[in-house]
Amino acid sequence: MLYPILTPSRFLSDLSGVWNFKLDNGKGFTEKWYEKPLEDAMTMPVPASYNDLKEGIDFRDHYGWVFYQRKISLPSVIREQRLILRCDAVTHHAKVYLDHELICEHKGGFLPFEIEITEKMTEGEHLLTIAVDNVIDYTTLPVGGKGDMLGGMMGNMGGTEDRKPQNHPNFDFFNYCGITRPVKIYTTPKDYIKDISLVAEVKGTCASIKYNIEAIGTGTCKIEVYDQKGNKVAEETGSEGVLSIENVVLWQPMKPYLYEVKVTFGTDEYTLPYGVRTVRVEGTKFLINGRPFYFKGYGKHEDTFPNGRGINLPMNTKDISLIKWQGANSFRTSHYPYSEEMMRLCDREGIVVIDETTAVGVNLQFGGGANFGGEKIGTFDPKHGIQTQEHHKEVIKDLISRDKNHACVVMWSIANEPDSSAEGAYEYFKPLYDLARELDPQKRPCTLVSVQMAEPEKDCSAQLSDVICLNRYYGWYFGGPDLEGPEMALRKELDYWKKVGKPVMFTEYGADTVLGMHDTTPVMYTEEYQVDYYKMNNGVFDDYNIVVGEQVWNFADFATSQSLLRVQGNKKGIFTRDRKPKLVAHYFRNRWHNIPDFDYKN
Ligand code: GCB
Repeated sequence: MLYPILTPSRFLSDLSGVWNFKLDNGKGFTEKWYEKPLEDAMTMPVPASYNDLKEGIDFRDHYGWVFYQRKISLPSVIREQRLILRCDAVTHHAKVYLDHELICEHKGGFLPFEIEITEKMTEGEHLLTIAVDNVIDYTTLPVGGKGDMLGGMMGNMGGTEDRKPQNHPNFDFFNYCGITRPVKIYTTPKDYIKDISLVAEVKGTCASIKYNIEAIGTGTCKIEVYDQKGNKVAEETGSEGVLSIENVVLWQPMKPYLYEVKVTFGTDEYTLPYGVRTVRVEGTKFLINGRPFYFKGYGKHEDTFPNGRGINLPMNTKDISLIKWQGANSFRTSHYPYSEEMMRLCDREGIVVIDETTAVGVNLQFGGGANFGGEKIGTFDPKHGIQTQEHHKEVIKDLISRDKNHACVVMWSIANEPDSSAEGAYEYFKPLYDLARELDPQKRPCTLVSVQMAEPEKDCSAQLSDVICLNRYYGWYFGGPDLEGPEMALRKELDYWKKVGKPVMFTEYGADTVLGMHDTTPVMYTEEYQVDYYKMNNGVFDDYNIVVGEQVWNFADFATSQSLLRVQGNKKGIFTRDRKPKLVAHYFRNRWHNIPDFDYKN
């Protein structure tokens, strides 16, 4: 899937702005709110999560549908082309109406979808309504539980039966929703370029790039590659083939170089920024451009105030500046695909990305297996367990379709902390890994991010993943505030993984820390404890050659559902939610500037 851009043959209109908005009171569909202007509508910016933009718990925690609406019209000269309405992300379900007609339904809140509206955009004004539902359950990704993930105690003590319906996220971030990324209309000629796939191989100073152009209609494809000075360095015709670039400049972590790949087909023209680099796993090494890479970075969130999960371009730029300030080089898009704007920025800035699906909460063991009224239901129990496998396949397909050409993406994360050692886990995940490997033209490594509760010996990640990714909280959830016992346990676990013979990286480790809380005795939640916690863990990682990376949890403090363990959100950030450094930020700044991106442990 191509990112919409303005080209000499394509027009682009961004529908961002203040739309009309209304919470559904249960009558939105029966009264057909989409057929006429919303009555008593409030104002709402698009894109943004709506939750923090108006006051009151009922608004913030609204359960179910909301309606967004605006008028659209297009000049006749534009209407001569193919017209596409594109929603970059609507969280979690969308029903799109043009005037009285339902023109699209979409499930999944973090990937784009498109609708051709050429025939429908007749002269004059049209009413565009997007109804958005935020309900999560055992069929959605992320997964909604039957009780709170961290609130098992509350559920067990009763008192929840009389509550009105509400979401129970089976994950630890606030269930922000709404139209969180831009809605756009773009045009193409009637004969058009639908998709482009590029795969580079590098030998010495020469790169060959296999290309495949999917074009609709009649015409001849031409593909040209330009370097940053605007010189043409390769050219071919035909819808598939191989381009050769002599004296290639590689895209390197922190030293990015992007070529411009210009494709023409009939009158259509599209230009793709493209970085030439290779990725592969060899033994216990993760190789980028043939050299052992060490991941230094974070699990992140798209989470800012008051945007919620709504796109925040200035904060994306600020975050990358902070990543560089710290000497880091990478992050994981925990726990859902990030905006296309962020992925394009990472290509330009040389940030290495592990690209994760929306599969978080595929695990019914959180809260001690207290889901489903306290019964212990197996996560993959065919009848009562989660029912997400088919949707999970769709998400993998759409994610790879969207992100396959990004140089910054070096690995796919199929899921975060699923119940990967449970009965049925292998059967659930094997087809998903197979699918990702089949669909990705670049054949990047695949992984899943393993929860500490998973028994290493039974964890299907050992068989399926190219890199063992571990979320481990030795010295926090497991053993804190003691650090000596947890250190021994961590070493013991790494001794086990050594035998598996694959690279290992830590995709999460961390300790909640309240900015400004200090003590001479480093007690939990103080900034001193966070530093000691990381020093212990990092000291162990440094002793193991199999460890190819450390990504802390989390880049910044972030919003979560309310619970006894969360003080106005999760406080494991290295930075606060408004990006002020905690003590540990300076510790990591020093550590990471002394760890090279390549050949750290050779
Ligand atoms: C995890 C999850 C992450 C949580 C984190 C925590 O393992 O992957 O979503 O926020 O733990 O802080 O508990």
